[in-house]
Amino acid sequence: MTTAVPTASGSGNAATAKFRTNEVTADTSTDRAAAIYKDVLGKLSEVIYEHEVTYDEYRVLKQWLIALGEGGEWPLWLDVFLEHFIEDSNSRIFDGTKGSIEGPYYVPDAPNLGSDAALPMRDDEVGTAMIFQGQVRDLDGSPIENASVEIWHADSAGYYSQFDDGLGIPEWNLRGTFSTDADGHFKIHTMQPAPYQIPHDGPTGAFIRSYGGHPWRPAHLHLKVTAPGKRLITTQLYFQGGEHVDDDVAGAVKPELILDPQPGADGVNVVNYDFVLDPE
Ligand code: MBD
Ligand code: FE
Repeated sequence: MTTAVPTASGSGNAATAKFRTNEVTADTSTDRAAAIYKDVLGKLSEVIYEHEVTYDEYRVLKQWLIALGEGGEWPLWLDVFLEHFIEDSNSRIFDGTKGSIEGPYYVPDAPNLGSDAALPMRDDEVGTAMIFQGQVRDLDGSPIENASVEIWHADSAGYYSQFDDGLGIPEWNLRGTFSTDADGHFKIHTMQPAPYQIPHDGPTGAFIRSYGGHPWRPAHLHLKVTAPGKRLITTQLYFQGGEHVDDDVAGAVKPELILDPQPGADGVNVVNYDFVLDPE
């Protein structure tokens, strides 16, 4: 195993490059754009007057924004500091399992592993083995066969495969797509993740230090769960009593999204979590 930690520029530039492979659009009307623009600038100007933001501070901001872009850290900074508000404001009307932010390190099309399998991992993968299992249901409580459960998470050092600064972590390490069985069940064998520091050796880290903050997120699993005719949910699951569950730098913990694994046979932790999908 490596003792290196992810660098902001390595993982940031990889996240920026991945993001740019998709052309994204939104059907925002000119009227809506005008309303949002006016409110954003209006609220920013209030902050400027309220705090009498100085010219030195303005120039530091400009310098920092340039460095943030050059380091490829826009996906990192945006997903840590803004995505939670976007996710939360868009999901308030739904009744199924709560969502949470996607973050910068999702990769589509992870290999399909069936309903009961181990995630790809190295022979010397560090951590406590964990079985994460559950059922996918609709709002009426009917099990959904062939629902798709995509999962991805960091290794014990905080690396996500494909965002590893060229360390050579296998392409799909700790990533996989599961399909529920006839009773809607899935069973994922992996390693319980550890608390995670976002890469903080670049401008995002400087930002955090500037206000006396910390770069930690609680240990988490990332998931996307869906089925034909159902709303895709992107979410994260956390661990009861874990460090930083109450002070996630990304503000993305919700009380409904906390797991409490119990020690099972052979030193393997076991935890159950069921997903409920809204209709599309
Ligand atoms: C992560 O692993 C993550 O989940 C978020 C939201 C931001 C940075 C790294
Ligand atoms: Fe993450």
